[in-house]
Amino acid sequence: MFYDIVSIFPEYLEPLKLSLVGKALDDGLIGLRLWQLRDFTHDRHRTVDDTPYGGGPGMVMKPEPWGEALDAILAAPPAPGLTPTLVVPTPNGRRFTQRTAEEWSARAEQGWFIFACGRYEGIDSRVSEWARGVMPVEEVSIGDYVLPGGESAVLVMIEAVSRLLPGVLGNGESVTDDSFSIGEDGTLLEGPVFTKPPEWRGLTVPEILVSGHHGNIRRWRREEAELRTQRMRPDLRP
Ligand code: JFT
Repeated sequence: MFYDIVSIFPEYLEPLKLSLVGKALDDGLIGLRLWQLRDFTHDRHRTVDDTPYGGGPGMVMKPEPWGEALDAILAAPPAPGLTPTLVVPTPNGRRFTQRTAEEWSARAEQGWFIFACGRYEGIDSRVSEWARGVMPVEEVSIGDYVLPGGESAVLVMIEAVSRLLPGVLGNGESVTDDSFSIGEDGTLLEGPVFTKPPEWRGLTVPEILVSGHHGNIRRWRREEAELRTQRMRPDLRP
């Protein structure tokens, strides 16, 4: 899997070099390039924004630096024979869900994603329009809240996709049991989890988990997951 990320704050994406995704980078399971959008400007002030046509508050990202950045990335494919998908985080996009993460991760070796992180009031709409003539474009939102730009959304999406790639989670870590992955319809929260010590500040671990009866434990976890889902996320139930 290969990720190119364009942003005026590429340092914002540096944490991807830590932890699980960082290890996958070190292991060569994924590739990552961070691009500074301002490197594709030509004026002294490296301007990336301008006032909106039609008036209104704030600024809009100019299309030219985006066009040049995308041209440069397309001219430098990470491997021969790949077509990238351009992912544009936007509050107006289709919702990015676990299903989306699964679909994107299924591309694994052949996967190449370019993430366009904008700021201000957004990117001039002609950038997506132009890109649609050249590659698949996915306009997505990670949820119904307002962020100041696309960077944190891209961190979320890359972490969600990368952990599903073959070889990224080590032995002992499983993706099959996670929240939003258990239950016939794929939507059930995880039950509570415990580790040692068996008693902590007067609180004990449920006896059944200590019992070693794996059939009972499986049934108990399932029931706890059902209860928690009903209590916390009734919207997930049919
Ligand atoms: C917000 C965003 C996502 C996602 C991209 C760009 C500019 C600021 C903004 C805020 C409200 C209205 C622009 C972005 C998001 C989310 C993504 C941008 N802004 N217009 N906000 N919330 N879930 N993905 Cl570019």
